[in-house]
Amino acid sequence: MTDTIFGRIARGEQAADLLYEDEDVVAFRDINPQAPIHILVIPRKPIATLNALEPQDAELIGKLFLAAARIAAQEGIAERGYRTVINCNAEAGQTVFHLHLHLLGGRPLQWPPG
Ligand code: DGP
Repeated sequence: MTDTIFGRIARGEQAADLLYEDEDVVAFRDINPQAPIHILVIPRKPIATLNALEPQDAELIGKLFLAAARIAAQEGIAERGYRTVINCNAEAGQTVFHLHLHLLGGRPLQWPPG
């Protein structure tokens, strides 16, 4: 896949408001927040979309959700509630083609989403 802004953030080549990082996962605040808390959790591995996931990525995807849950607790929204979203391709509104999990919270969220 081609390089993206998230690949550059994961490699430390592009600034971001980082909240968490380990050998597999990086989390940072979304530049265009849709809720008081809007954080992106990404794998360091450049996977373009959910469609490109392979069986060997199963543990990595689990790590994204584990990181999201830990960050939600750190941000104080674990008990109130929050939402995790992965947009896949055009009709879901994916704009950055490096897999990312949105963590949204800090206000009541509507359902179904638009
Ligand atoms: P999606 O629509 O699911 O592909 O979400 C992409 C999100 O990425 C969108 O909410 C805005 C955010 N974003 C785009 N460019 C940057 C950036 O350079 N830095 C940060 N922190 N967020 C970005």
